[in-house]
Amino acid sequence: MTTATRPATRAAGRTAPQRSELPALARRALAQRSDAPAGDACWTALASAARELLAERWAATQRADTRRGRTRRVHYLSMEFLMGRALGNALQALDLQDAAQAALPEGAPPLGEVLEHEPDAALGNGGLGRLAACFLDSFATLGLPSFGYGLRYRHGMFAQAIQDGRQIERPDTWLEAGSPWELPRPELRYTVGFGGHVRFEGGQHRWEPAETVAAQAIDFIVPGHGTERVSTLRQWQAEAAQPIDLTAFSRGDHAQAGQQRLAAERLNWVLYPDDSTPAGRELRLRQEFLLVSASLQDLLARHLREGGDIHQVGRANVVHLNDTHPALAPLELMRLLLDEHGLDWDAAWQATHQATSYTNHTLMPEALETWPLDLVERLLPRHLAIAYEINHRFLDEVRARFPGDEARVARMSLFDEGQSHHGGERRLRMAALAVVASHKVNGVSALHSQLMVDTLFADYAQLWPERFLNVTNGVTPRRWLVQANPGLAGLLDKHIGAEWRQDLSALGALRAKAGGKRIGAEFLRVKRAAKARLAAHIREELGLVVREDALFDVQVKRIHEYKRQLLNLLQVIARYQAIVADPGADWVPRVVVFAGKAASAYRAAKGVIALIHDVARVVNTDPRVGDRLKLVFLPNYSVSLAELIIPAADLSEQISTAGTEASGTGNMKFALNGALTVGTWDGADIEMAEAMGVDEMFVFGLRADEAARIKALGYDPRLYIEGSRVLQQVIDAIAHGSFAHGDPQRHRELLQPLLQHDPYLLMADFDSYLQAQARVDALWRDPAAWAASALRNIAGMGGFSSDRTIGDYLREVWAPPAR
Ligand code: 26V
Repeated sequence: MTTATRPATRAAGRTAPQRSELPALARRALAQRSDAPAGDACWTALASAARELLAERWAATQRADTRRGRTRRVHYLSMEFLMGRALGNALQALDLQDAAQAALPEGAPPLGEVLEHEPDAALGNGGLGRLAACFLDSFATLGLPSFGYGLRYRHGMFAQAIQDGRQIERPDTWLEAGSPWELPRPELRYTVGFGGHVRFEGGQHRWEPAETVAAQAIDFIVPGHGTERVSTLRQWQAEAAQPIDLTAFSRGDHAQAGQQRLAAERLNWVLYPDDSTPAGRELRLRQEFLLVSASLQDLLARHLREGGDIHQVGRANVVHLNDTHPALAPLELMRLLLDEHGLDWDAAWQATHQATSYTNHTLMPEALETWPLDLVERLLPRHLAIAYEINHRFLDEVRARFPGDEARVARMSLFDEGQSHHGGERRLRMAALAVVASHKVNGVSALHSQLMVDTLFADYAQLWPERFLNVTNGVTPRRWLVQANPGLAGLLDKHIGAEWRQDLSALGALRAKAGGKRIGAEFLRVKRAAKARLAAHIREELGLVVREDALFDVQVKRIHEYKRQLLNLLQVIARYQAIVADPGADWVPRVVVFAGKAASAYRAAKGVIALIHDVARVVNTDPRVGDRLKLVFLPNYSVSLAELIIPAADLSEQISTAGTEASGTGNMKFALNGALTVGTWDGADIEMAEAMGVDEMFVFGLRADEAARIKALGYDPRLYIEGSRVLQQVIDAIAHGSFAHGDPQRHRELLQPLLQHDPYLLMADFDSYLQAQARVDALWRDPAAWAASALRNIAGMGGFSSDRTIGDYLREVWAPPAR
């Protein structure tokens, strides 16, 4: 019988890493240079040494997994993996940090600086992509037979520059100098088709694509920690099946001769940098199909190579959909099983359904993917026919269960008949497809999963209640605690022992010690050192000097209306006005830090960035304010910048309108690093508060049900403005151009919607937010009490490791199907 997927640590197991190897390798590389070793040369030497060691471990892992017996293999399909830098993580995994430091020759910069020479691998937008990267870390560390599957984008997330207070997007060029973490796999190459026709012959359908590209595998290695296992992110790169059309070339038609190559290169050209509105563009659909088709062909080839029975492919393998972006997978798997492997419909569907599971990451209606049928038909004619057949059978099931309810049938159909918002166009609904094809569908926090079955998927949940569940997100403590905050990690070792490094739930032991005088003082010292590092970065980056003993109040994440950076900014303005009105009062000094990227076409988000800069110019130069308040926007938020910012935060802002933030994962990273949270009752904040004790969090604002009710009853933001003198003054100041630098029209576009509709209820939550911030100030005045609460926050975070999350998936989503 197939057993539940479980760590296979024996063959490439937990043995001590070979500590002596890296210095020799690195020295050799460094010795080849005659000039003084600059940071980038040191980086290259260390990276190639680490690569060599990891490549050996990777090969051993592959061999071990081939002999994994009947354990299911997990295939995690995602259009995004936001990996960040790898060398620091690799040295930690190899336990070679000290050796690496020692290997650096005289005159070389310190290891910390050397590591900064690595460009981030930013093949993701935000939360969804970073979650996938944390999962890979857990796959490797838990020893799970698995593959991450993604695309090798030449240009990842754009780099953000700020010019005159406005965001400028610059192309990301992470691959320019190549990547030492990649292992090209020339023997792994599959043909992916687009367009063309379907022929029916001898009882078999056969798709004859008009165009084909070759999908080339390039493996990105992912080291495990406390184990020799190394996991694989298999990235696909499209290449021309025929690199040059020589006939066209000889007749002098060079454009035509290079046509195929350009078409293939376009597929890997760039990551879609929008995480809010579906990119209803042909190139995106082609990218999604490239990922899906190459990954499934690879899966099937491996299954058969290892002697698997094609009928058992769904028992032996998991195909997990990270949101709907890879939701063509069930259609492609059906096509391969029906047309290429000759299974009948029922057998193919059983295997597909057994293999497939799906995670939903957002309820925002504007982010739900649908594709126009004429586009799907043109690019993927066979897949559309399969979707029709799936739908036909599925709707029969719906009709049998709910006779006569044609309204319900229309709501549940895979096809949007298009009377609605898309100008009458008929469309394929990817979320519906993912739900129908999957045996399990999960949300990413308790509240989100509940709202998912109450709203977005209510009809499906009535039909199949057992299909839906929650798996709360988590983050890897290797990167987000051990690597980002070694000072805090050392403090934890000293006071509760090192067990938490293997099993994060051991952090619970900190709770009983949190009130201690010594540990509190040590914690504040560690925090202060991290703040000094961030302050230095702020000085270098912006030329702004901030007080290191101020309260560092931080909101870093994608800029979105629902995340309400604007609410935070309104509160900053209120504080500014209050300071100016009474500069002599005993103010808690604050440094308010923002960072985050706006999608390039998202006007409201860009307006927020502009307003932050406009307000900062006024506040930071007002002599009446001095160092009581500084407002900082750090450009180009990224994984590596997060590793600098998060350990330095005293206060974490998690202030989305309740019911909108599916989970959040930044919230977890902050709390794990001893920041207190000011937050709404939303996403995973709720579970965090319950784990650490609700009184340990500064909770404010409407709850999700209250927010829904207020909106249903007809919400009028002006009533709240009229009811709050402070809010009125803040709005007036913006409206009257106090931050407009001589251009009174400047903030109209941002303000008007707030006064008229305010869909994210900023006005309704403002007073409550201000009160929560007053409670923050009050606790800050008592450093010992603050430190004790911060330590209790950390103590409560044991459940938010991505190891726990992956354990949940293994038990509840990826367990083998019953006979
Ligand atoms: C949508 C699109 C639309 C087309 C262009 C590319 C693109 C990329 C991403 C998305 C969906 C983004 C959804 C997302 O990131 N959700 C976040 O997922 C996190 C991990 O579960 C969760 O913590 C956040 O609360 C949630 O916003």
